[in-house]
Amino acid sequence: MASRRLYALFGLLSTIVGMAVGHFTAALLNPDSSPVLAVGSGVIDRTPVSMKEWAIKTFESDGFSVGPIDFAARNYDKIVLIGSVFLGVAVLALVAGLITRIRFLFGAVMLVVLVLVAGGAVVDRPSFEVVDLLPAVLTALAGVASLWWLHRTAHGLPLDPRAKSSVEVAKAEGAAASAAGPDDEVVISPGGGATSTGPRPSRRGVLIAAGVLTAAAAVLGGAGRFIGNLRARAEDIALPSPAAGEAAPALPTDLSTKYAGISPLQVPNKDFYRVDTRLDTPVVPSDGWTLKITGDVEEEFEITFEELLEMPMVERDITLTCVSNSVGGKYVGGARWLGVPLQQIIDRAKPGSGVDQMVATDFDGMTIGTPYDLLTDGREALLAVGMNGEALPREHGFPARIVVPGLYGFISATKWVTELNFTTYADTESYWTERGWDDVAPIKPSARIDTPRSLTTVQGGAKVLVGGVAWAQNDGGVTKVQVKVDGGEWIDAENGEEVNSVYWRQWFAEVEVDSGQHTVAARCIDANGDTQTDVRAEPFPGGSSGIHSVLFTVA
Ligand SMILES: Nc1nc2c(c(=O)[nH]1)N[C@H]1C(S)=C(S)[C@@H](COP(=O)(O)O)O[C@H]1N2
Ligand SMILES: [Mo]
Repeated sequence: MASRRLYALFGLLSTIVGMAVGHFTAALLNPDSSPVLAVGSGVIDRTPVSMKEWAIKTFESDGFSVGPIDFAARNYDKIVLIGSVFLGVAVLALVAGLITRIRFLFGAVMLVVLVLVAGGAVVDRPSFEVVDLLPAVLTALAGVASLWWLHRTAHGLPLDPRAKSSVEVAKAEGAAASAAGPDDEVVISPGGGATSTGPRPSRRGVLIAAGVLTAAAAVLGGAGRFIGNLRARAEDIALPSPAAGEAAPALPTDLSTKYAGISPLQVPNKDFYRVDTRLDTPVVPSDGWTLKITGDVEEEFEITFEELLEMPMVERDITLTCVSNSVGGKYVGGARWLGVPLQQIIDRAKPGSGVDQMVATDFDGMTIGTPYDLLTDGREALLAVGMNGEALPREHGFPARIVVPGLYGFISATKWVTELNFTTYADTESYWTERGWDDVAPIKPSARIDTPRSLTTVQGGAKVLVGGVAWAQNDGGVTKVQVKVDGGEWIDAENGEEVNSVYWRQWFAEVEVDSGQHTVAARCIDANGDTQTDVRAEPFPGGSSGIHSVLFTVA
């Protein structure tokens, strides 16, 4: 029994060594070529929309603790995904190890097949180059070599197959004639010695081999991480100042400083929601970065990061919103963006009259299509380089990204952008629209209740503070927010001062309620005088709608 377990562990250990070698090489060459990440990304790209929605909803967390460890409020769907990939690989690796007990070759072939699948996922990445296969090749080599080493030592065989094994030698001498078990069994019991004279040296050998391999995997894994972190360090970019008259005005009073629980008027970069298809934090150096303007345009051109920084910049407060945001969800946030008005670039390119879509491509070939008429209807789209006074964080698109007021991020807010192609919907599809999401998706007006939090108990007494944010980027902004407690009337809440029509607006109301359970709902009214719809819609395919309501208890 112990022996079988041992072989399974050989498979696992060899696979871990292989993955560490692959991940380390990828860290040196191109983090994207890591077989593990490639498998994860392949899974993301192939996951049906309904399952993605489910995962986003299910693994969205307000933060939780496991024993002494606190987990921040964020979405854990990708961690769960990577964990599942690891778990699946671990199971297959254990099986491969077990199989080597019958025949080494079969188990080794299984490991190689496993790596081939990962290699396939690497080839499938849009930015694939042949060198990207190197990590996968090394993963296979290191995995099989480790397995071979463990296998040989467990058999008491020398690494050179032409030499005689210690078992054979022992047998030839007749010393092992009475040894227990078949000669391919090495019985290692915890604390006990080996049960036969023949395999005795191989027990030590196995422990040494396993120790060396574990240490190698740990060192390579650690080194890979270290290199990854080094590469991911923020670049020290001196941001230009906005052109004269183009600085954003000072923000009004932030209600969250007075009414705890309401979202801050401007979300700090480190807390800003992040939604993308990536498992890693892309490292796109500004040195060598260019933006290509292509397609049906009078002039195709390319701008470097230096040239971009020299263009006249504007500073704008804009609230980004994700189409995957469910009613009351977290995928929305306000920030101050510094960038070049996209219109300047469009004016220089002079797209042809047939153009109805701008397809932006990121450094890895991921595409996002924006309706050309909405892009140019007067809303101020930016090619942004700064976020809240800093260079764009890598998570949010360094060196440059698109920000378009009023359009959900999946049809507008391309991060790590490297190309803008002026084309038509008839000619070109983009990542999400290939998956059935809408081509045209303006952000729907919505009010969100930040406090009280759902299913919490609040202190009663005087009054209960209800508050949050609301947005109506396509409808002139939010003029009013109303709240309704239990079955009562809609009553007006107090607004924070408006920043601008494409920015969210804070609001609060102090309501009188008895102790016990209550529901509070909120809705907004936009500048056209329209009241937010109560018709429920799921995020797919064009954004959620409906009224956010929260159940809470008053002590
Ligand atoms: N390159 C790239 N850009 C992207 C995405 C992506 O997956 N890849 N996701 C988009 C989506 S769906 C949204 S909502 C916004 C989110 O921007 P943020 O992560 O800075 O909040 O980025 C958009 N830009
Ligand atoms: Mo999104």
